[in-house]
Amino acid sequence: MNSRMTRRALIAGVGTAALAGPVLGQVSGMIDLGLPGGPSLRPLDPPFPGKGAMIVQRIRPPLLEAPMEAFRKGTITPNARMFVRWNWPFPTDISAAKHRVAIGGAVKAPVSLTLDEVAAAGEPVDIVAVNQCAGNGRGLSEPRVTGTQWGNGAMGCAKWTGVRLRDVLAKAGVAEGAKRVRFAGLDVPLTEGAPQFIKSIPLDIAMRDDVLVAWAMNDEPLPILHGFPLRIVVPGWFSTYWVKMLSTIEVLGGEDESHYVAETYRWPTVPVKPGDKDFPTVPITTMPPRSFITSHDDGATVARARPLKLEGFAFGGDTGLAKVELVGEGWSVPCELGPDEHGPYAFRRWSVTLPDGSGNLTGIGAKATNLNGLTQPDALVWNPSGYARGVIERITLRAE
Ligand SMILES: Nc1nc2c(c(=O)[nH]1)N[C@H]1C(S)=C(S)[C@@H](COP(=O)(O)O)O[C@H]1N2
Ligand SMILES: [Mo]
Repeated sequence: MNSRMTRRALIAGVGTAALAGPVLGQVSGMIDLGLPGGPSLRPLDPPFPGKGAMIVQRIRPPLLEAPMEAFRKGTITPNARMFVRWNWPFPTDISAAKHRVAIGGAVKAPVSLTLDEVAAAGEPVDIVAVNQCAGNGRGLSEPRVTGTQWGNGAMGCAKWTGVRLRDVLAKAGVAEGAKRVRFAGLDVPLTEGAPQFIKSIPLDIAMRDDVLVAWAMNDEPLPILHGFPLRIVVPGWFSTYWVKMLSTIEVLGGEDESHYVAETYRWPTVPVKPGDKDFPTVPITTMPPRSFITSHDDGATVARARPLKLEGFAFGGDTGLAKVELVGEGWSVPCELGPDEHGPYAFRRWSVTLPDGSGNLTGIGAKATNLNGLTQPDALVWNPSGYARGVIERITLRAE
């Protein structure tokens, strides 16, 4: 833990007793997520397998968030700091030798593939892409919305290795007139009658060059928490579609009426206010651009009499970044983008140096614009599930 995290209200020892148990033996402290609408403290740093200090939103099934400190340097999020999200409990004793991926539905010939057969379905592909929950930052919504009260740490950027989904689909042959491709994993609902977590994408997306059935994350086999042995990767799309522990691929001849596509993970197509009902919705799909200041925490003090260097990172969402600006109340200055290390779907660093004597910097934020011309809005686009947060994230710095 570094000093910055300590400044960000890391309160060692608070509330650990209530969490002591077989899973959470060694909680080292609490972290304040700064959530406006409610309890904001979360335990930090439990011994989840393969994980470093993570914010525990829920233990079973796990919801783990990365503290913003994990994003201070670089453009790749180590596996130990990648957030974790499961809707339902999942097996932890998976046999790679016995695992099969069944491909059926609107196909020419259903097949059941071993891991070796999946891996041999096409050439291996590497892609660096941001994995972000559609509800990332939801806990910062005002007024408050329901769902996991994430801060902004339900995201990370990793290198994914696998084969193209279209090459895997070719093993069964997609039938004429197919519309969507649906995925299921090995996790099963906790409560009887509850819907399984299955998700589908349109066929044209499934056929893309960069949509993968992946087995590695940052050059390691997928950790159990991230979907061993195989997961879907849809670069540029929210990771609700990146189904983990992939066991079934079903080609659909029509629309998907299943719960997690037809009823949830949808957002309004028109502006809505709290309390509005019966507005039209569509599934959330692509990510908007986002950017964060990582060199300074909100409320930090800076020296008045010398130039001030600010740093952070940004990503374009479903395309690359065009620019990042630092914005304040009525002013903006261009930031310098770091090298494009990993392509359009990855984190990219930026920096800017403000001149001497900038004084107090109230409500400053980094504002990203992507290559489609989509830019971060000044005000939150409120929606009842807090999906697709993209508002400029602001901090205040005091000059001394
Ligand atoms: N099998 C399965 N895959 C899943 C989920 C799930 O509950 N079960 N959750 C999805 C959601 S909502 C998110 S945000 C991402 C999280 O991926 P991660 O845990 O690897 O960060 O996994 C997706 N894939
Ligand atoms: Mo998610």
